[in-house]
Amino acid sequence: MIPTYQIQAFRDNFINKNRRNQTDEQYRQVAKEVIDAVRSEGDKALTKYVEKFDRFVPANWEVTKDERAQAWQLVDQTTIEALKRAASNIRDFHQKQLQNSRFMQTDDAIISGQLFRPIERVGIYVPGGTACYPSSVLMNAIPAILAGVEEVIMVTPARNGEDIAPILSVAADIAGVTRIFKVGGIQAIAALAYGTPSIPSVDKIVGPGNAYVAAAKSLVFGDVGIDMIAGPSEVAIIADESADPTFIASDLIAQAEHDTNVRACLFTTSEKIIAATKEEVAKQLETLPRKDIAQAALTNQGAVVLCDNLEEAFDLSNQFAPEHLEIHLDNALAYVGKIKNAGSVFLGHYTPESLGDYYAGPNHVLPTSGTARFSSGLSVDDFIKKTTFIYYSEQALSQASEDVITIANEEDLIGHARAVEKRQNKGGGK
Ligand code: HSO
Ligand code: ZN
Repeated sequence: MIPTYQIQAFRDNFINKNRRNQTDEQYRQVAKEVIDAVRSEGDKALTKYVEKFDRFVPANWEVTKDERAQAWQLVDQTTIEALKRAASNIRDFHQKQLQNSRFMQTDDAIISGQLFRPIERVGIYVPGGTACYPSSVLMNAIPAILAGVEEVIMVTPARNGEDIAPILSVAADIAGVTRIFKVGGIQAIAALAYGTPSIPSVDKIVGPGNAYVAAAKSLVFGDVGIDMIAGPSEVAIIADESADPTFIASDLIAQAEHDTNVRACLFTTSEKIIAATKEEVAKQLETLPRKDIAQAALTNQGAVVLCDNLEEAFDLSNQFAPEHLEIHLDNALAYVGKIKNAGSVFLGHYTPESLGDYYAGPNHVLPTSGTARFSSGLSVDDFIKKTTFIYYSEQALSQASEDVITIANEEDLIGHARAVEKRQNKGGGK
């Protein structure tokens, strides 16, 4: 049921098309109304919209210390231990991304550099519906905390009237989230962007969400930072005859079960692999609880492409620039040099994407829709600002003055030239 495409047809349908998830006008309109109301009426509007969209009003917006402690009783020990080990791997991987501020001294009279400073307050949006992922809490919060963000504020809609999913609260504790608020949707994004008496404003909002949340994020961008507006999730697999069709099929399905928009693609040099993979997909889907979602994704957005050789497969993949790229080849490590555009890469027959989604260490918040051509997955850098600085002594300024004055005159900015001239021949020598 996954369609086969000729190379050019694949390019036309999957690459040359506008792949980005445009935030739909209809969602933007609703988002604008809610954001304006939260900005002008604060908690009153928050209550109104939570009542309207989530059909309840929490007694308290913030998850209390007691509630956070109770959540640990509601999650089984094996899950807690697995999450802790995942968190530790994610922490170790992101720890190495930390960098010291840079100081460069040209001579003793000129010093320049970059001060690396954490963003002070960050908001993490965590969906509460079918995509209720503790792994995303870890992936978003851990790099922020490692970067030195003082307050990491999580928002997530309450379920069953009053409580948030206990496992999200536990993951938040494991990651080190400072405060959790029971609010989701557009109103949560608005509250984080502009603050209400109950919910503090932040400097940047990260985390996935539905179309309304995406529209809200795009509207508040500029007043606060955002991570990205993620498009449909993608996996591409490059395989030759050494691959196991069972593994290929299970990995295509693993991504496809996320939602019906997922693009799951196979680029292979082997007709045998194509036939066997299609058969395996059909077989594995039979027993998949989320069969309907995965099947819809694979039928409407899946693709299999027969390539003349691996060179062609890598070229196609680089043009596609997938969010996830799996290399099902013997000696997969030898092909790393061929990868130009991809969010995250999974090398070899025994490295499924699921391992990276949850556990290995690299982030699972990745560029989609071909944006891997120019951007990267979430990292510690997303929570750091780099402030440049310079220091010149009087003498160093005097040596530079002629050049600066020349350029200032050229731009007809005499005030700029004067700012240098006024300092000349002062004789202080500092
Ligand atoms: N594959 C998702 C991440 C995720 N998988 C979360 C399971 N939980 C990103 O495309
Ligand atoms: Zn996944």
